[in-house]
Amino acid sequence: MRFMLVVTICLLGALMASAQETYLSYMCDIVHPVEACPKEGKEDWVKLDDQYCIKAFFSQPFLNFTAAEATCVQYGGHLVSIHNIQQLVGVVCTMYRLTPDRVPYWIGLYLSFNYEDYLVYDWTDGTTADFLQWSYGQPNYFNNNQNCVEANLNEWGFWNDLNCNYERGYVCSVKI
Ligand SMILES: [Ca+2]
Repeated sequence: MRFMLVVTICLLGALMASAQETYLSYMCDIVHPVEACPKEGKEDWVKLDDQYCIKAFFSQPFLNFTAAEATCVQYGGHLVSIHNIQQLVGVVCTMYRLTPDRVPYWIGLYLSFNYEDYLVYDWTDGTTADFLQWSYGQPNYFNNNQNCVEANLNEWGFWNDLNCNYERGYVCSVKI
């Protein structure tokens, strides 16, 4: 009985994961197809919207949050900021095309102030945190030492606060 329960839960999980992959594949192919970045020197980046081009990085060396942001600054931008569902889908599709298996990436969100019961998140590009997509149970401020934010915890596109020293892939954005 217990074995059957485990098998059923595993099957359900696989089906849900498969359904999500199918949905994502559809979204990324049909709704958010690749559009090359029109900015000179950024032809291998993709257009996120009329304002930004982005590029996902997932290869050695993986970087901690500070180093990832510094790398994005070297490209003339910042870690990506996300302000609406369209941008979120664009960012997720860019990650998905690079790594069809779901893996974590740094995005530019970080905890800038931590007063008691008053937490302020900001984006490294200086924009306001006006859209949030936390994964269930996050942010959990584990050990009061999770001041940076990664994407793709448990599901594509859902966010987790994490210790900034973890090394991750990352997504940069530049203004067009
Ligand atoms: Ca967390």
